[in-house]
Amino acid sequence: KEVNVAVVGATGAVGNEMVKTLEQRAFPVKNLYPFASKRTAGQKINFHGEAIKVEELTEEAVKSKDIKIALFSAGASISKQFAPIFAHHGAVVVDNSSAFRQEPDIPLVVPEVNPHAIAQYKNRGIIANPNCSTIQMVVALKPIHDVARIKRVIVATYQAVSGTGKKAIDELERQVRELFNLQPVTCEVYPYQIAFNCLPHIDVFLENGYTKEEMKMFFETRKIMEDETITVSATCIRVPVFYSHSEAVHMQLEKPISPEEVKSLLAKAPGVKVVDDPSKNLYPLAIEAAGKDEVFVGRIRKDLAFENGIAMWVVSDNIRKGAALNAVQIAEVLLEKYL
Ligand code: 11C
Repeated sequence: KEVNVAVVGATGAVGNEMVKTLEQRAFPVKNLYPFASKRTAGQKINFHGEAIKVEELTEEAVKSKDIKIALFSAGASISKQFAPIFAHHGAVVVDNSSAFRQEPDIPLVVPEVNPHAIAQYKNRGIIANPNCSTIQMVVALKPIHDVARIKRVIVATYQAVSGTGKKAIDELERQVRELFNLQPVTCEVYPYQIAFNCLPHIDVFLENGYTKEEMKMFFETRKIMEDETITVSATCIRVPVFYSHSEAVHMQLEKPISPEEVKSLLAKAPGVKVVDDPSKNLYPLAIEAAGKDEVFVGRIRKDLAFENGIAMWVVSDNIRKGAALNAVQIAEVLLEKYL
């Protein structure tokens, strides 16, 4: 069954990838309706060899189109304003922003982890897509949690600039050029130079000293894994990498489990690829994960600081599995099972 699909924020880094992913996975799209702000409306995007004009997002434009699925990646304020409008006109919204993730009646879904939660789309016609750094972590944690129960997680992230969007991709490239040309470095997106630097600052700082990005990893992990007893302490770092977030994940489990068992569990897990052979210098790398669908896991070992501890290194393309692909996978389940 073919359905009309809208992509809101179609000219952004994630929106663009959503369109590409719909095409690559042969999602049954009857008509594609790309929307964006006034600033970029009028641009054309390619879909299955056709150049489609991006429309300005207005309620009027949404009303008439019989849209069944709307993939949103245009920021939280646009989502808050327009997701209910799309839902009112009969669409199910898969929203990539942080607008609805913590609302109890809105499901927060990673299809490899909690696909059953998609059924709750009926509550408000909205499904939330988690934050990229959370998605890749829970895909790797869930198979371990099912066998040995995770009690706590300590994670340090190394996040690519594409998580901030196109402007930040341009900023890293521009700063590298400026430095190599011995010119002064200009900072427009980040408060400090990102080229050849690491910034311990993603999203805004909160009263407890963590950033909002770090607290997303705490709350979203609990909601997706459906276990309010797991604690997560995250330190999120922006690094001068274009695509793919990397994460050093350390966990304490209720039951003992060997690194070999973890390896064999993850080797069978959906959406995971184990790359772990230190004798051959094989471990996941951001530049190799870029453009791929899987969550790559390596450096699996016993954590020496915890009783029943496991440590590992988790890498995935933040724009694909971390955003666009996860949203399209949700839409696939939605269409196949519920619409
Ligand atoms: C980053 N994780 O890498 C962010 C991007 O809550 O959806 C996604 C922010 C979010 O900057």
